[in-house]
Amino acid sequence: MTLETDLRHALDRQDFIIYYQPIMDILNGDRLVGFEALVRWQHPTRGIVSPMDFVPIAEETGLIVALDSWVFNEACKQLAQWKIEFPDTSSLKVSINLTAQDIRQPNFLANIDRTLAETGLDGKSITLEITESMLLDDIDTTIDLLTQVKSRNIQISIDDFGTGYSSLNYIHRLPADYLKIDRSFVNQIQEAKRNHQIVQTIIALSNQLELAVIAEGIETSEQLQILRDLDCEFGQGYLFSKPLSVQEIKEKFML
Ligand code: G
Ligand code: G
Ligand code: MN
Ligand code: NA
Repeated sequence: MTLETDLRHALDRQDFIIYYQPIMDILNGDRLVGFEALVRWQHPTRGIVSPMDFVPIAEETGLIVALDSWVFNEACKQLAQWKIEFPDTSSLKVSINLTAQDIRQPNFLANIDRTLAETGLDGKSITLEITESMLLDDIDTTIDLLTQVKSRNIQISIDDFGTGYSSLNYIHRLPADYLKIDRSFVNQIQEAKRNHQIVQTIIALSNQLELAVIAEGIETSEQLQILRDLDCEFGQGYLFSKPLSVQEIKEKFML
């Protein structure tokens, strides 16, 4: 069977699982602020398949819309559940990845509203991650949609910043809240002065645009220290934790 046929069946059977990677406030004592939801496919014969191997196929076939909508609903239900089970988690947020097709489909806002109603979550508990490449065509429609998302108190994060096509000419128009520095910049931050300067420049740009900064892919305490010295507010990476199952999150971060 091809991966595509498999993927259709997997959606019917809901053979997916969400892992959660902690996002920390790195300027105030490494405080947990939330999680990024990262989907995995529990394939009957191949085992756990990484989204890097199936998200591109899901995008080509349009299956991504159903998948992302499932992830959104599941991650919101999970967060709502944690908030009930563990009162300490009341301010935690969940961050969910989107692709271009998601925001183009007619039910996009209706699905969000349904999930908010079903879970009772406030929009402020949710962040949607978009990438620069999603912004390429029809920027006005995208801005309009994101503005409607924001009117639900949901926050917007620009993911993988610096790796896509430059959006510097319209980034100031986006109703975004966070900018995520791609891990390719973070993991070489000590290696070359140039990388350090790039990160410094991205942070300066974020300050100018009043976006909070999240550094991705922090793996060493040296990288963390440099980012702190540059006043980067949030961080995510293996130094804190890799993406974990619901059970592992509970054991490590909630009990
Ligand atoms: O943990 P990692 O291997 O999970 O993720 C690899 C890539 O897959 C990342 O670029 C991430 O943004 C993407 N990804 C992970 N989960 C999702 C998801 O639920 N939806 C979409 N569209 N992309 C995802
Ligand atoms: O593209 P996006 O930022 O959504 O994807 C997050 C991806 O980065 C996931 O595949 C996740 O597993 C991976 N990731 C998260 N932290 C680290 C890290 O510290 N090092 C590396 N190499 N990958 C990471
Ligand atoms: Mn992401
Ligand atoms: Na990213």
